[in-house]
Amino acid sequence: YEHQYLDLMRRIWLEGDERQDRTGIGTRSVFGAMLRFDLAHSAMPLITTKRVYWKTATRELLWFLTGNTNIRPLVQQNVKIWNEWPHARYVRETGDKIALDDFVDRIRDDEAFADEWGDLGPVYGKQWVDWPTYNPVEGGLFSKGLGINQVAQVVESLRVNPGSRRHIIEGWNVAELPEMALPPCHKTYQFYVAGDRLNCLLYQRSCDVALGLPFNLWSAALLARMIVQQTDLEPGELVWMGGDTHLYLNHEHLIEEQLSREPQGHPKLEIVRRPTSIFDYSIEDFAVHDYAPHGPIKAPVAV
Ligand code: THF
Repeated sequence: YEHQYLDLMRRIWLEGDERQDRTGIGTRSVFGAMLRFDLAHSAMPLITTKRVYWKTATRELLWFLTGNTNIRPLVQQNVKIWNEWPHARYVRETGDKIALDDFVDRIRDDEAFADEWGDLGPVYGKQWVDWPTYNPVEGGLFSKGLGINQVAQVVESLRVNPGSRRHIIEGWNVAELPEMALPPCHKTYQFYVAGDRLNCLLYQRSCDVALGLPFNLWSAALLARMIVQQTDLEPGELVWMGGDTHLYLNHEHLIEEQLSREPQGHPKLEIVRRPTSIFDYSIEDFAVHDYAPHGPIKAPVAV
């Protein structure tokens, strides 16, 4: 299964359109890509040709499900993957050229500072579990209504109406995009029940294949497995679709090294407990078996 990932990486590197991007680093890119993974028998699309920090990706997914959009809970668990964006905003808006590590220490140690500078705006977590609604008020004004918990609604709709074509979790809230530190990349999840199997399709508008995609595949499969457990279904297929699917030019060393490696083994995910709701999972509930990857390959993230 992992050869699909490596083949995509090779194709982009050899044939992708070389272009300037928002971050100024430059990418090679293809438009429109698809990967399919069978999740039956607890199989997971966990990349083995480099070490993927699946616990970090899991903590990120659990943080999405809390609805929190501040990096502080991640920082407190030593998860660093969202630190660059609040840091960049702080430097831009205050002119204080504080080092990233010092900024992150302050987010961890100073709650008021974290409240002011650690928030990413209404990103994934907010839209997933508290999509805002508005009630019209006299005079053409609006008041805030109750937020919509899309995740709870999908779990419920899968239970009561599995054949529905509307099992969707959407991150792309057009009205709120300007307030987000980054518009959602993995923006749409759709679920589909065939027999007793739950299939998941993820559409991602923009994909950093070297750094982000291993995390995104793991997280989507994990979310599907959690929903499988909560709905008493069996794991089906994960279908991943990418829009602008790219490799950053400064990831060359990672790409060359990873393409020289062979996948090894078939990692499996065991969920060791059955929480009472999709919102009650914790990191200790997950155990990965048969994961003996090649070594990690470090590369900088484009901000
Ligand atoms: N922006 C860019 N340019 N790439 C992305 O992958 C990305 N994301 C999220 C939002 N914006 C993005 C952030 N997710 C890593 C992994 C996921 C990220 C950001 C960074 C990363 O650096 N991974 C390293 C180190 C992991 C660690 O230290 O724990 C790795 O080797 O995997 C994708 O959704």
